[in-house]
Amino acid sequence: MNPSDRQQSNGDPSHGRDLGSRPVSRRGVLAGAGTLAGLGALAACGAGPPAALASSSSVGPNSPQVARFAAAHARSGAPVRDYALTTRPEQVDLGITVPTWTYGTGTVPGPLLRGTTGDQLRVALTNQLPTVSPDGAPSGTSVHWHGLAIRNDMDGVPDVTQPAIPAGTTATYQFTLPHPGTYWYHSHDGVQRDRGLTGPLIIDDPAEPGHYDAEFIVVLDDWIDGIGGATPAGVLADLHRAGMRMDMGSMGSMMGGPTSAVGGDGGDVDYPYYLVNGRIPDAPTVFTARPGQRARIRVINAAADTAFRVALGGHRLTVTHADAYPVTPATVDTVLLGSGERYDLLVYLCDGVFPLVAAAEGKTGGARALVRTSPAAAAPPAGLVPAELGGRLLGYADLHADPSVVLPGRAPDRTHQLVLTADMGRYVWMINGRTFDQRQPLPIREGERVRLEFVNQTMMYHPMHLHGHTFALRDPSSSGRPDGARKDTVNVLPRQTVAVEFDADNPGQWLTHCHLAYHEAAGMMTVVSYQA
Ligand SMILES: [Cu+2]
Repeated sequence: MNPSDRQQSNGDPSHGRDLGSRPVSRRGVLAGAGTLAGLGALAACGAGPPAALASSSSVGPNSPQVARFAAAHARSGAPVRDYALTTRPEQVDLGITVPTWTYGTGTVPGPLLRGTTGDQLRVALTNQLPTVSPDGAPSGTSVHWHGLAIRNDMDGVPDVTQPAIPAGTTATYQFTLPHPGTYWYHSHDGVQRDRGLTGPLIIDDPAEPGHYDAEFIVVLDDWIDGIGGATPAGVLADLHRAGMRMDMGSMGSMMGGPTSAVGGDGGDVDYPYYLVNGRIPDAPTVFTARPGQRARIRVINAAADTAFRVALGGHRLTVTHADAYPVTPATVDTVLLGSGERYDLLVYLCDGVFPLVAAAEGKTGGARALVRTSPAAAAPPAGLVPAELGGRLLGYADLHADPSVVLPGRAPDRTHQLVLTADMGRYVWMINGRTFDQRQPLPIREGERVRLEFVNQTMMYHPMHLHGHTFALRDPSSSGRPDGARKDTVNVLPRQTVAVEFDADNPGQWLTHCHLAYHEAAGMMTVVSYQA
């Protein structure tokens, strides 16, 4: 890789407003205050958090604690990586041409954003979406930087860390790039990310050992927007109207029938297309390298509703990073990624043309790209299913944090259970019996070791994501394997409990939620809330 190839300085942020100087909406502040009053009442009758919290206050995105975090992580003289993104309706060529909403480059996914740990990333976001979206709501937008431990006021969650950016305006995000690795960005407004509002974000390691010759960035997606007039807002409305389908997948699972690695139900939406780097299987992206080269394949699942099982025909995969953080290398045939998950794979390339396949887990169909190391070789047929897809599948038990990133053993100061449930009739998804608009934030304090236990009482898996932190996977049956992988998104299978732990070192208000876009929009989100 030649760093000078990277796209830079394409932005003009001078006219933008600085998000950091904007007050959070009154609505957001009031939501916090109401929550605290509720906590006080609960504590008084013995059912709530420790009484000490009842008199404390939330650490908001504009608090001095957040400014202190930002100052502590800034490096003086650090280069500024400038980008401009413009959300707007565009026609995009996926191999078929569809109308969608993009970040302004006429492509899906959006442009690659890239810098080195310690650099400042500055992104001017101009919202040129139609003033009113198809569901009748104002087309505000925001950008969330998935997996990045950055200052809370730049996290991009409407009404939690910032007001939505109204159509016709520009706002600027700026923050220090944290831990190196494979990340991505996407709209965090409603179900906008099931359009084209996603993109890859790579943070390079200033001490990168560079044990690879080629790099392939692989963005996986499921696609329905613009097909036969479909929109994500319309899909969500249909789901609410129909209620949760009791399809043969979940029935089969309950009756011991065919299941997938995510349980019997692979998702709520049947997508007409699955994409690698914005291309349908008949018009695939082609990655080129030379035989014998080592390729670092950065796989990002940017799908709204689909888990993908990924394999490269004729090759084994050595997993080197999970959700940006290094793991002890594990060699398998295939990996499964829930929405939001990333794996970095090291592959020694053979001579020929090979299908890089992402099968939609628990669904029908999939995406593919080609890896070509021989100019003359004939491409494999579009429907070819590599044997590796049925081979040894990576599991979380295979993942051990690299010693450099092990979360040291420590007894948790605080444990929160997040019980995941559904209202089958209304297509409503909840955490602790509440939808997001009814949420009771989960209080924590800076400096604590926090344990979250995701208790899935539904018949469907949920890829649970925490903003602003990279937790460690812990075995639920004990105090925890000491070297569980560091991740920010974890698949919690039907009827399963998964425990994770993190150090509360990034003050603010942080969303935690199911990363299936339609579960998220139907309520399965809450806030981990730092208290002063
Ligand atoms: Cu979910």
